[in-house]
Amino acid sequence: MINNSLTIRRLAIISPQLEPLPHDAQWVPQCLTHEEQLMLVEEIRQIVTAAPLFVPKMPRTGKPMSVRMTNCGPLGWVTTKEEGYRYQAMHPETGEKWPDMPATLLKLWDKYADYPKPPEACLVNFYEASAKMGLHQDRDENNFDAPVLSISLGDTCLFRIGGENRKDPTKSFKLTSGDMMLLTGKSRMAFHGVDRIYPGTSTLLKQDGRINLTLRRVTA
Ligand code: MD3
Ligand code: FE
Repeated sequence: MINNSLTIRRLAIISPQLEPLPHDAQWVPQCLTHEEQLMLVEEIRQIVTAAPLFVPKMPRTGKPMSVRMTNCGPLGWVTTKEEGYRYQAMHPETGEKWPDMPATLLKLWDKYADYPKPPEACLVNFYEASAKMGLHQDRDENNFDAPVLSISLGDTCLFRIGGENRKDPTKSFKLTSGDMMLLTGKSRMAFHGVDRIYPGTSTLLKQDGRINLTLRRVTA
């Protein structure tokens, strides 16, 4: 169950982040209760059991990324040296279909995304204490009209978001466990990244680290 009945806009205004985010990206601090977060962690454990975390490799160079990943839903985002960034229905190492998306996530999308079709992919990112994610755009989807919905679990991170051009000024803030971000409209194409993890800032997980879930629509 999602606990609050206030609108996203109202919650963004009462948040510690008093200035608006670039392009009206919406941030809902503490969107999820502790119980909801625990339920999601348990669901993610089951997903990882069925679809083990893999180490994504940069296209062409094959350089490993520091974040480990898996997916649930009909499609998953993967990247390998040879084939680069893409969405596919199978795990890149086991060849199995991705696990179903838990109802908890489908309900969150229904409640917040304001989009008529369900999400097709949920990318699960695992950050160890030293992991980060460089500034990038999410542009491997064939649908930029649908929003991206992101949920943070575990340790706090320093998140950075800019504009539609790499050189645009960026704004940094901390995402904590239970926060939700909704990237709609212009913010959907904003450059963004994770500069650092603050280990020991949450007891939700059994070890240091952060999980980020991103729900996406891939096809029109
Ligand atoms: C802004 N994940 O998986 S989530 C990613 O915390 C990714 O793991 C980060 O960037 C993480 O691609 C950031 C917040 C987020 C997600 C998607 C966005 C911000 C976004 C898409 C467009 C703009
Ligand atoms: Fe991204």
